[in-house]
Amino acid sequence: MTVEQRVTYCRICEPLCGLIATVENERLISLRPDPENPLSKGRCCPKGVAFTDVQNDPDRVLNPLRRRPDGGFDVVGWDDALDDIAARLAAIIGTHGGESVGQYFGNPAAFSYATGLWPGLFMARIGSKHLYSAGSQDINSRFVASKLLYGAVSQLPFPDLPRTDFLFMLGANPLVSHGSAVRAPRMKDDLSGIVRRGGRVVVVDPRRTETARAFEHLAVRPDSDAWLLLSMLQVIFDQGLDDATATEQQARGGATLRELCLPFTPESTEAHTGVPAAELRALARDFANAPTATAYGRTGACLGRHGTLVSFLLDALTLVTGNFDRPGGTLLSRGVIPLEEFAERADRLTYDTARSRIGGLPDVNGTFPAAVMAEEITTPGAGRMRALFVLAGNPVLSVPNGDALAEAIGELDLCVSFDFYVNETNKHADYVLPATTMLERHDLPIGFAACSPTVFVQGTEPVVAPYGEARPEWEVYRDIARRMGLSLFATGPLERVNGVLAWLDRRGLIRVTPRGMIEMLLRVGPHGDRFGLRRGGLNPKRLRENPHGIVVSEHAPAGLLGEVVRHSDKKVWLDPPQILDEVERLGAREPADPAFPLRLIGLRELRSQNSWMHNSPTLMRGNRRHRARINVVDARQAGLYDGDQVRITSPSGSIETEVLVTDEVQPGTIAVPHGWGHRGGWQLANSAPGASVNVLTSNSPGDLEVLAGMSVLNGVPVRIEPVAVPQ
Ligand SMILES: Nc1nc2c(c(=O)[nH]1)N[C@H]1C(S)=C(S)[C@@H](COP(=O)(O)OP(=O)(O)OC[C@H]3O[C@@H](n4cnc5c(=O)[nH]c(N)nc54)[C@H](O)[C@@H]3O)O[C@H]1N2
Ligand SMILES: Nc1nc2c(c(=O)[nH]1)N[C@H]1C(S)=C(S)[C@@H](COP(=O)(O)OP(=O)(O)OC[C@H]3O[C@@H](n4cnc5c(=O)[nH]c(N)nc54)[C@H](O)[C@@H]3O)O[C@H]1N2
Ligand code: SF4
Ligand SMILES: [Mo]
Repeated sequence: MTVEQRVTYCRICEPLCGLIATVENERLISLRPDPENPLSKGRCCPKGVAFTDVQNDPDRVLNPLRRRPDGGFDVVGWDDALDDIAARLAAIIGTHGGESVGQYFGNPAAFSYATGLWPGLFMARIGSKHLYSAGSQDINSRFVASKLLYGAVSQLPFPDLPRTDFLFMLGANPLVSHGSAVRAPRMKDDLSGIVRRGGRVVVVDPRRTETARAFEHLAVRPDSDAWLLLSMLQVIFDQGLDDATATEQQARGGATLRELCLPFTPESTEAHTGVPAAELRALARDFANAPTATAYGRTGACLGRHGTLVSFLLDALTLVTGNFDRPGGTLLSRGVIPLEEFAERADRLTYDTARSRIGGLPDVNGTFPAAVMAEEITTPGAGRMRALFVLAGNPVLSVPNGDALAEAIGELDLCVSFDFYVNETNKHADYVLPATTMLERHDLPIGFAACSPTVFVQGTEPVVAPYGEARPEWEVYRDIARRMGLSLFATGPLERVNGVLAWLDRRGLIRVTPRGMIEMLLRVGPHGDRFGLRRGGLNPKRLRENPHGIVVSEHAPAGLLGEVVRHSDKKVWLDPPQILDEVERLGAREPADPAFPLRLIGLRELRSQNSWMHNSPTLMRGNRRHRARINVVDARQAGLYDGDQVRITSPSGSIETEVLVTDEVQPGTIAVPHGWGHRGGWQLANSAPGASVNVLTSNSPGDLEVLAGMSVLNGVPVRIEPVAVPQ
């Protein structure tokens, strides 16, 4: 017996906490926090440890599964599966063109560079026009705000937590979510540190969350943040608290922004936001007068009807107070591995260069709103989606009106999923292909890992060999392409020589792999060794010699504006026409429908990860189940008591679940977690009572946020009533 301790890091969520895996004969025995990881320093959360349950789950899919006509699945060999998929795909492309093939990229895929690269090449090669991702339920509004402000979709400005004196946090609950678009594995320490230094952490949230309770809470009405922020800016401009010199230096359009805010006095927005005018004035003053300050928002900022505007205003607030691109303020992100930077320079990260067939909504990074997927499948005519690849996603539970999507999948000519579970989505697919877990692949951090106040990089080798027949997604895409006689590199002018490239590839003469590509980027990146030209620079060997990770510099740099901003004048734009139009639309919002008096918001739980960790016995201990949080005033009015079954109805649908009466939410607000209501191949998850909150959210194109096509998942109007229990 050989028992080994292997150093790695967690890729379930964004802090990427250091982990130590105990492995015996290539089986994972346990996971524990890595005390030697310089960032997480022996900290990790229950999900990280419980990933052992996922890795070893008896319900895990370890062989390719092919759908039977009766709805069940047969185990098949890889060759049979891939031959059939390639043949069917070729036929679909032959008849309807590559544009009829779609792909949905789920959240976990964002944690694997290889899963981003090869499937991306494949879809580009066949000319897919149906790309979707979890981003339209998560962060695309933030990306669009960045496109408008900086000309760079991939830019994710983040708070300089270790140095700030004032963190204004809007719509985030990092003590539970562990932080998103800011990488801080010891988040609690970082936030407490601000207070210890004499600073403040103010949490703007409709719910008195775990984070709000630990710091200062400012309760707002759901989906009213745009008014709140416009008022803060109004006060700052009106009282001359803005830093005119910094604004002039860094931005254009300051005067337009000032004018835009004029009508939004705190007194005029108070009824909307529920925040007393005097309190708001004091807050705006304190933020502007703090030695350093940063405004940060996450999903609660992104998922309302004006998510792009809210994300935009958060950065604007930081900038006009002289806190942008400065230590202690908001810093600009720059990857140690410059994947996004290269894509930006190649103009590959687009916004509004194409519109969706359904709804005419703009592309963000080449992807369209996942909310329209169902209609893209069911609506006849040119450009209809005929085939769909689902990569590490469960959109039936995660996108609005998921039931419509579940039904639509049945109309596809081909649906293929890469997952390690049969989930609520791929149970309708033709094939479920067994994917490798995070512990079964090489990784280097990309994407939001760049949002790190400490510049840090860690690589990891696979901790265990793939279980069963599991394969990395990128290899499967490569093998499907080979079977179709396609070279993934024969794009653009090279398409003419596809035959030659495909021939070379089949004979193993093209040796490009995702790993080779990403390691090359590491070496040419801002801290790379430039293949020996820069002594002491990063290279794969150094990463292997330092498995716990390397602190590249204690603090992320300020002063990146000139490098990062892609507008031709190298200035931040505070006056884009899209934003001026959006502010106009604020005034044009139709009055609330009295039939739906409550506002629904989301909620994340410590021992859940979206929809996919409810099969872990460790995490499900203690009779965990789905519960809707409502205030005692609303409960009493509806005749509901703690533990009762409640029917929640929105204009889109109706669910039944259990009620938790709490003063965490104010009267008028109801908080319901997403990712429940299981009916997949995960037996423990299926047995937990609950419903999918996305039955209540709308996938109608007219109900999506206008600028980014974001699903509106917060502030949804609903009503509640008791479910009659038979006596
Ligand atoms: N109402 C409401 N809806 C929401 C949200 C909300 O706040 N409210 N939040 C939204 C957000 S922020 C997100 S990110 C989305 C998530 O939406 P999705 O990404 O569509 O769904 P997940 O629940 O994350 O499911 C991920 C799937 O990937 C599988 N998986 C896990 N790891 C891997 C891997 O390494 N490889 C492969 N191939 N598969 C893997 C899991 O088994 C699971 O089936 O949900 C969104 N939906
Ligand atoms: N334990 C756990 N951790 C996770 C996840 C998980 O499912 N479980 N999911 C991961 C993913 S995919 C993501 S994207 C991140 C998200 O990271 P966060 O955004 O930090 O996660 P949430 O806990 O959803 O925080 C959003 C907050 O916004 C509030 N909110 C809702 N509506 C409004 C509004 O209109 N205005 C304001 N101001 N606030 C509002 C909610 O009450 C909630 O507290 O978390 C990641 N981490
Ligand atoms: S917070 Fe938990 S789930 Fe997220 S990376 Fe760290 S250990 Fe993994
Ligand atoms: Mo997310």
